[in-house]
Amino acid sequence: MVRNRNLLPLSLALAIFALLFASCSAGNSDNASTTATSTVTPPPTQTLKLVPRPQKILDLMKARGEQDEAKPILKIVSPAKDAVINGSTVEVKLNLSGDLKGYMPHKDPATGKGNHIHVILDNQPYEAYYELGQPFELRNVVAGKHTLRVFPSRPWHESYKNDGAFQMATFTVKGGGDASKPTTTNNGQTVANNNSATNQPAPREGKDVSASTAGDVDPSKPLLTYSRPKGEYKGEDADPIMIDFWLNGTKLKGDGGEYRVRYIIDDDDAKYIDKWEPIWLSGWINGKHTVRLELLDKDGKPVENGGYNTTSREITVVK
Ligand SMILES: [Cu+2]
Repeated sequence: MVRNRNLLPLSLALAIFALLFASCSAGNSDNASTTATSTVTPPPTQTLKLVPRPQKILDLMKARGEQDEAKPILKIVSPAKDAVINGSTVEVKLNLSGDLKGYMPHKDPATGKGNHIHVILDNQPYEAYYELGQPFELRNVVAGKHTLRVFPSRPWHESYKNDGAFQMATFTVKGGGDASKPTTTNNGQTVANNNSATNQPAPREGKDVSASTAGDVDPSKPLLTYSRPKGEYKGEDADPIMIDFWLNGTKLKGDGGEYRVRYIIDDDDAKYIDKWEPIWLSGWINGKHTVRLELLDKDGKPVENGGYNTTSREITVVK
């Protein structure tokens, strides 16, 4: 009896304490209940780390000689500025000049790699264009106004960033393609040209594009063009992965300007790029990831320009 009497206040105090603690922790965190009941192993978390330019790319640069110091000038010959195109196939013709130092787009049949042009319709992912001798066909382009952006790229998809390398044009398609037609990924190797019944010499490079229309882009305003990453990354290509973009009409903080590029991977905290150059991130885990790039002004606010200055892309990592 005596012992019980002594223990009673203690157990009461413990009970009250437990009650208080439970209500506190429940109020503290939204996922307190899931934490308490979950017994499964949490999914692996991804911690990305900024790493220097990979050695394998440094080796490629060395092997290319002077090419990396080239100052390619790219001009859109077709579609002509503000052209009106009848039908759903748009032929893109480009003229490459400038101080090329041996730079020439071409796909090496052995490796499937080589210098190429990034061709961007509206704000879709870029398409790679290798052989400038014949036009690149954008197929199934829907009716309406469109924007085309092009710039030269290296075999590892890093863009040339000199003046004149980037070109943009707007054009309008009348008639146009079927918006409900699914995008195909056969990158022009086997698709027949349905515009012509006569004999075509060889299948052209091209792409059945997704339905999209131009943003209301003002070429005189700052413009961020998302380039990489894109698509699927396998094996050693998945570590590290490069982020690369084109920038018009502004300078970043680290280059003497006031703007910043913000990037957000999946649900991670925002990070910033303050110099206009590619970055490489290491530590990707298998699966789908979203990469979001945004141009911010000096007050940290997104810069509006036709909706193109904020772009989110999904990529897939398969190690
Ligand atoms: Cu590329």
